[in-house]
Amino acid sequence: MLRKDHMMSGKDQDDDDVGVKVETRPKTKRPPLYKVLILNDDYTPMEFVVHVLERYFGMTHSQAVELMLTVHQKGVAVAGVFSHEIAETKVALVMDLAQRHQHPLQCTMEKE
Ligand code: TYC
Repeated sequence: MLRKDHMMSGKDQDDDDVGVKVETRPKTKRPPLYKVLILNDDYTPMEFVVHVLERYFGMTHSQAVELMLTVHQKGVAVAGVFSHEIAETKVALVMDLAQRHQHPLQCTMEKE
């Protein structure tokens, strides 16, 4: 009587590994990124917004003035793109400073 080995032409074709996917690329999924948005309003002083952008978003004075004017003209602009935790912290810091100065400035985040 023939043994199983002889019928498999020397290859390992046992059923054990059927359906087992062998990963070739390592999975390095990047975390999602979030845009931090600055919104226009009619009352927050321009200089305060410029200060916020310099202080929390690492902008030069010129960059901050330019972005503030974009918000003033268009209604909204992206101040930066960050991980969820960093974006959340920036929003909280901006909202806290605005509230302490009694300005209605709004800052939000949204998934990119
Ligand atoms: N519109 C405001 C003003 O005329 C200035 C301003 C700019 C307010 C940007 C908020 O995010 C803002 N004083």
